[in-house]
Amino acid sequence: MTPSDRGARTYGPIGRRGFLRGASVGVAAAAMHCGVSDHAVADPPAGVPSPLLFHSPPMRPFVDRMPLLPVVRGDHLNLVAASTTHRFHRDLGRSSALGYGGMEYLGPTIEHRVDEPLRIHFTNQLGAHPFARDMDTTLHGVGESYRTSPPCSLHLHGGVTPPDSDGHPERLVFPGQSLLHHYPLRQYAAGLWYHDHAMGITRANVYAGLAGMVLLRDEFDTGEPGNPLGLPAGQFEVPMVLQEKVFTADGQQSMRTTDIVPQGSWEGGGAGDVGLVNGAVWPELEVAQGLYRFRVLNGASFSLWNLFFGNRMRFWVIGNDHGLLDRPVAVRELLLEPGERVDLLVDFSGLAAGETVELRNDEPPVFQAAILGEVAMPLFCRFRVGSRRGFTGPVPQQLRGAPGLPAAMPAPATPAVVRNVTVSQPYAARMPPAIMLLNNITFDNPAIEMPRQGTVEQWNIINITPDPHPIHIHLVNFRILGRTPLRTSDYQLANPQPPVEVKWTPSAENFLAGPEQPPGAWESGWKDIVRVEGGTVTRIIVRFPTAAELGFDPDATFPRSPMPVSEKGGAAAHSMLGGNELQGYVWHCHLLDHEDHEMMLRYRTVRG
Ligand SMILES: [Cu+2]
Repeated sequence: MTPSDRGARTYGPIGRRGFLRGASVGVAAAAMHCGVSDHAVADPPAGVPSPLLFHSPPMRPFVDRMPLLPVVRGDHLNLVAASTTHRFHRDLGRSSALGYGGMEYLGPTIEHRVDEPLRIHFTNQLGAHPFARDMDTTLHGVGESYRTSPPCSLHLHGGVTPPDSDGHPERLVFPGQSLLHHYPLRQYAAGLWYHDHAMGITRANVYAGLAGMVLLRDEFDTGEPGNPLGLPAGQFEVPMVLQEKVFTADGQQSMRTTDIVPQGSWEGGGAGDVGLVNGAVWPELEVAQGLYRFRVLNGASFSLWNLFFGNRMRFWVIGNDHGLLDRPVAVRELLLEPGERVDLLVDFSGLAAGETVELRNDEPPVFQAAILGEVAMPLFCRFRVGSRRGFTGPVPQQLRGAPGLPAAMPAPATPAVVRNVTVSQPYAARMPPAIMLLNNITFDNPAIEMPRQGTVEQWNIINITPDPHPIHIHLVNFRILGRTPLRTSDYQLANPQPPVEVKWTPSAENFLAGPEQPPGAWESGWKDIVRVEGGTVTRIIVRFPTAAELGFDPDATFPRSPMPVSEKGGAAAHSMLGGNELQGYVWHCHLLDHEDHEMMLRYRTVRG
């Protein structure tokens, strides 16, 4: 095993940075942002903090312990979303927040066996929203009443879930309402997560705290000591929700990062200037001298991170969004987009007692944020090596494809259908600011994708924006074939983008500036979300399962409102707008600000 590089990031003559110089700068400046803290860590970013950005107050790193998320088990769980307060750092006061399952912030880790049905009775008990004043009522579906009576929609990200339980963004659960979700979990053992998905306010709900981890187990990945895979378990397996924040001077978490965009208007990005793990700013975790399994989620709204350890030690990726790789892949850094998970092995056995090592990020901000003065948010947490011995087993040689292990990963299937989809940001469409689009259409447009059940498809995801977007498809999992640089200007000149709502998915075949870069070995497993780099075509192979395989009808209709319409005006008003029947799933960008502003479409998977 040799350390791989960070995957497909270098695109020869039209590298990402080079392309950015051609981007439309003026309007984009209003759309993105982020912060930099000049006092954050031992090696603060050089220069003066940007006057265009808000900055978190000073906080000492590593003074708080890393919270370990509680685990809940059972076939029938109650999950309540509630308004809370939470102290993110000992130097800060308590902040308004949202939490699941009695927690102040985030939710408990749900652990469950695959193929055993799970029911979650979800209840919305939210009061006035912590970000009431930040909601943008010009966005799709957002009612004035949401400020004081915010709806939720519980989505199990990565779940192979019936449509009426999937957390459709328009299947809204208002305060005082409940919905029973059915999860058959006929799928692979993997690290999933759950989070809110309510139309137009997903970024506000998730940033406020509505997210949690899910660990799906099977007979191999039991989560118990002595498991057949030889993986660390128990206290040596640690779920870690990585996030970013900006805090106000009085310690309130804030969705706002720049004065350039007025409060209450969509900013376009929710990046932060401090890093969090499991709800704590720059915490420290004491580790034993041994091997650890870290279940890492990028639970941020906006930022792509290049994760590495401060001592540049190597670590191993053993699994992607939907389960284990064939064998561990050694890396020294990796890129993680919002919504993506990686299953990691990290070896502290060679470090002396008292040594520390930081988990860091050096991914530069996107261009639109950089011009406001943003720099990379550099730090998440620190590990302090204790004197006790931990898990002493070796890094396994193999995780699949040998006796006593799960079957090897198959090669990506051969597609029967090739589908082009586009990712764009037509600046002129809505001023200000920009709108984010898939296929040049918005959520209500009926020109949706309708793949047939049982069909293997290749999706060519054509990203003409200069920035990466994490594209997520509900219900399914897929494999990455590769990323090919696109001659974006030529493509657009030959295929002028029509007005919004005219579906626009021209082939990129004649505009490729190859060669295609295959996925890094560490991201070659089962995925449900893919990093789609700016100015590239990303090919994925996705099979849409049949109703028989799923055990439910993925094309069933279901009511928009889970309960009889309540007196809460929001639900009544909303359900009258667009009819009462919903159908199918969604696919979208997992930058939550983008998903909230039309970079999300419905799709149906229809009977073959
Ligand atoms: Cu996006």
